[in-house]
Amino acid sequence: MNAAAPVRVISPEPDDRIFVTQPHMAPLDEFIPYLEKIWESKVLTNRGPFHRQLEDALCEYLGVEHLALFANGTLALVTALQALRITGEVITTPYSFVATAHSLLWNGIKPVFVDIDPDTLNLDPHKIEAAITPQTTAIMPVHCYGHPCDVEAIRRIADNYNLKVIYDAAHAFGVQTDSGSVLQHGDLSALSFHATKVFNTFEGGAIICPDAKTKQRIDHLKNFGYVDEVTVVAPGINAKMSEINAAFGLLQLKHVDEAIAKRKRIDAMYRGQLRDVKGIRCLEDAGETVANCAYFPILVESDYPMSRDALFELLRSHDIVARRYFYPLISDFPMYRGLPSASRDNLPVATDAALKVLCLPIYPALSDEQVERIAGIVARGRS
Ligand code: T4K
Repeated sequence: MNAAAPVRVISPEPDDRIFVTQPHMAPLDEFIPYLEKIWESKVLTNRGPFHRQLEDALCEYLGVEHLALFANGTLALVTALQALRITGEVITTPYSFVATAHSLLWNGIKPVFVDIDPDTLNLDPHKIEAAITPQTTAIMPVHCYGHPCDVEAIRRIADNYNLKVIYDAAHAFGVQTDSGSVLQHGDLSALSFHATKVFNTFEGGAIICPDAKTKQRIDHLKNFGYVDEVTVVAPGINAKMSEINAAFGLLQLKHVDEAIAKRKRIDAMYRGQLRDVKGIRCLEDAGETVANCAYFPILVESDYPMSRDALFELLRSHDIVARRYFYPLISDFPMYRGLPSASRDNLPVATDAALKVLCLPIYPALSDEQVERIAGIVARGRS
């Protein structure tokens, strides 16, 4: 290959479709000084200065004491389970992105699926106890779409049965309940900073840790298990966030309030326009929740003029790419299907939700006209 040949930059094809989300990105010129610092220092990774600064800045923003950054949310979940030495069986929800249960399989843990609550679409605490066996060591609930789980009920069950609780908080960046950040609950919470999330670092994630000792163990685990140059304490993995992602995160944090405010405006517009539409149900948060409006899921009920899938296709015909998060259920994928808890009889609410939910586009750059157009199509229920 000719080393001097100029690199040909291929521009992406123009695409006018409206997708379920689009990353909110700080202005490029504001990022240049961060890049210059990296080029000067030559520190690219391994807990460099931007990594440390972002951990501190996120603790302050999220109102938590300790946080360990990760390369992505999936590795954060995998490592959270290792940090607490979870084994045996873990109770979890089938109604989530597949990474939730995959993190269990990566640790040789058996997922036990429990049905969800029809109002919140989160793990139903009333159904957890019946699924506990002598092998159960933990519960892994998901704050689905950023709506808080019933954290008090889950804590009571965990205390009674001496179980750990690891929240998959991939959607819950910045969410608050009347007792403060939802991320403070459970033994650990794992966040995702993927491009599709409210706060993104291109790829990224974090674990919220209750104390400095746990954070230290997690820091070792995400760095191959190294404690110092000659000591390895566990078969850790490489799950570190790079300096470029951390620097971008620091900049993104300056703009995240404005991004969430725009999301809230879109959320309110959808709710206003869809309130009286027969057969469309919007999910509601409990009164005291400070939401992040990460997603806008609607449930297409049987008294709507068409099925969820027909509405999905109708929107697509208008170049609006809504998403059926979370269809199929995790429990319907081949690596989970054979588990006794994966049977649809065990999961009637989740099975029903997976057939009814459609996530409408929501992201800061969506204009009022676009929101009105999308809501208008949903409200009409025909082309
Ligand atoms: N736990 C839960 C509950 C999760 O939802 C997730 C991830 C995880 C754990 C794991 O966290 P990470 O390891 O990912 O940090 C997306 C995301 O890839 C995934 O992160 C997310 N959940 C899941 C709910 O959604 P896809 O396959 O739907 O993404 P994709 O590529 O179709 O993107 C959706 C739309 O977003 C595109 O149509 C256009 C837009 N987009 C996407 C990307 C990647 C952009 O505009 N720019 C982009 O760079 O999974």
